[in-house]
Amino acid sequence: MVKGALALLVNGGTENWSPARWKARFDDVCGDRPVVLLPDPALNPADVHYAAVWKPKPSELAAFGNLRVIFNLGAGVDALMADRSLPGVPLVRVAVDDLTDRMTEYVVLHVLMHHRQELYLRESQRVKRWAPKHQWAAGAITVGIMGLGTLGAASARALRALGFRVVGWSRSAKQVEGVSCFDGADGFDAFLRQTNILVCLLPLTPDTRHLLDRDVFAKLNRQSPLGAPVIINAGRGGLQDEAAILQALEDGTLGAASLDVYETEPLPESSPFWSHPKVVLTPHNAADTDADEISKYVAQQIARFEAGGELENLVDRKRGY
Ligand code: NDP
Ligand code: OXD
Repeated sequence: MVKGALALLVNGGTENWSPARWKARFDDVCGDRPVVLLPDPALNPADVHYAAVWKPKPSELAAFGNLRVIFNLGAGVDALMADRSLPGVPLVRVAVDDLTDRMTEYVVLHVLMHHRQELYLRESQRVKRWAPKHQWAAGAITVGIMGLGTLGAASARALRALGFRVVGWSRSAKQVEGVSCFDGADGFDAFLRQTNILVCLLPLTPDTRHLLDRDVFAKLNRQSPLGAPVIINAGRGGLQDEAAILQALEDGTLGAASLDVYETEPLPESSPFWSHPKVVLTPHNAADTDADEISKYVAQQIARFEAGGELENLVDRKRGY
């Protein structure tokens, strides 16, 4: 019997999202299951049982009437949640150690960069200035992590291990060893008032859109050796009010920002972020999803599902993440 096909739809547009590479990896792990790279005019949509997708365009999955599971090839599902015609089958997202470890690297790198005054030191090197400033210890800085899920909790633990004070904020109450946890609207201001470096690892949902605004920046704690607080956003660009970030950097409300994600991606050449002296910019690659790891993860989930087992890391469509 021919197995139901897996349709692969990859719209990333960067080297990591090369459709040919993803197709080769899925061919390796899917055995005798047909893997079809979309668009494919020869494909009968009724033959497709599984879809593995990254940023499909709205309605691109609507034609597959026999779909059983949709696998999102990343952690964030905001692009799929925006598709009103998305088939109502289980939706699985990525939550694997490989991705989590990559995000932890990014967060630790950028927290250390600001804590260790790297912007000042790189500029000193450029102008041949021998003028070190006092360097304080990690324990003098409180890092506040918005989102204590798979990625946020791992970053919190890594920062604790380096000696930072860490506070966290989530929708529901959480416990992470060594981390002071706040939750919900009631806990938000108390969380912000302790935070010197704000790390955003939230999903983009109707509740979180443009949460990083002027009001939030003004509530951050200014009593650390850093002086002005710093923000680091690796969640989604839609979480941030970009005009408010620029204004806050301009008037000193914020001392610096590390940004990996933007309202419009790729970031337009005209964006002031590109050349801003207080912005450390990366092109949405804080944590790449690895084709080897994720094709295996999807193939294992399909095998378990077909044997009558549970799917892991299901998205709650009501919450939007
Ligand atoms: P999880 O779903 O595991 O965690 C999300 C966290 O956010 C949870 O703690 C959740 O609270 C919290 N949260 C959600 N909504 C709210 C809200 N309204 N108020 C307060 N807290 C809220 O997601 P991951 O940790 O796996 O990933 C987080 C995001 O990181 C992804 O959605 C994606 O956008 C982004 N990402 C970015 C990458 C990059 O390269 N830049 C790579 C991978 C992911 P609760 O625990 O109560 O549910
Ligand atoms: C993701 C991402 O959500 O890479 O996994 O942004």
